[in-house]
Amino acid sequence: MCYQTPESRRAAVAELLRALMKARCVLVTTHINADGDGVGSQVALSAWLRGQGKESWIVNPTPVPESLAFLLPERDWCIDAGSARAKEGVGRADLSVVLDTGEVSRVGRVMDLIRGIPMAVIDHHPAGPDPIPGLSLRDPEAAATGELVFDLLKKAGGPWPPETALGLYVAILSDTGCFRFSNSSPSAHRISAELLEMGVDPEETHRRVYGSTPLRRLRLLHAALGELEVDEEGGLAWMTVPTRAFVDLGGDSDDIEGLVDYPRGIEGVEVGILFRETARGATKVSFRSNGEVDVNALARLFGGGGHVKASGALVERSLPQVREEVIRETLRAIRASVRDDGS
Ligand SMILES: [Mn+2]
Repeated sequence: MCYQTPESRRAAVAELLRALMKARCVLVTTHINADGDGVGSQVALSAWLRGQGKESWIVNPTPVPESLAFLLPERDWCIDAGSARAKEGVGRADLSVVLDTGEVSRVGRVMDLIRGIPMAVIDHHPAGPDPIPGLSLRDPEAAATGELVFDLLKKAGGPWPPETALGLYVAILSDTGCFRFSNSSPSAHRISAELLEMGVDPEETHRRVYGSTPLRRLRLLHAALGELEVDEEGGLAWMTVPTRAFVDLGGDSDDIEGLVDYPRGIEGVEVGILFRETARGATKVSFRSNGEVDVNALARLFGGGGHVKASGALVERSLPQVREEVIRETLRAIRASVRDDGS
């Protein structure tokens, strides 16, 4: 069976495609601390627009992570949001597309730049409290934002530049945890199969994204594992990134990616949490659920959000204080979910 865009998305796909075809200069952005889905989707879309003879630039609130920079054919496709080039680009743009988030707060300082331009959102997160206005192609059923961009460009027809196929493959690869998570749907696999047929090399791509771990990341993991704590009875495990080690090693937010999978992966654990103190004394919390507990709802309690099984929050209070409250609320949520099961 071939992949087909779900019926429920088709009207939004057609409407967004019309807007893209009319536009002459399109700015493409994604959320703070872009991941493989955000960057992959935006490079894919931007390359396709350029292939159509249009102007398109990537303007993000935070830099593209080093591990994903290979997706950009040229570094200068990406414009720093604070630069004079960004203002110029905004001056010419007649459409901006926000990928992999639909929330005003998640695009940070880019929101001020694009506020005057018609906007469109392509995203697979559940709707949050402060939605970005404008056109929207949204479906939480999609494995990745890359799946929705695939729907859009499939409707537009080929040929696709190689950067488009590669970007969409990395988008799906990242958000499915290399085809391990529950969103590794038949659709995600079918789309990936089509992308492989277009020439994406799976081994090379995986190596470029995941196969070049900086040594400092292992040292940071070593330090963080020393802070691992487990409440076996409660089904909860958490880890705190030691601030001293993070600073001394010159860690960045990329180095934190995936650390939360260690507490989450422990036998008997329902929810894993990672805590990190930011440079200005706020606390970043990442939640991962093994399925019984809705961690999107938990993150919302602390002003954050995300998916049912993966979410996060940035709390403007000190780490010990936030940690205590988060642990208390999470234990309560785990108990409530066990009760709902009648077990
Ligand atoms: Mn995503």
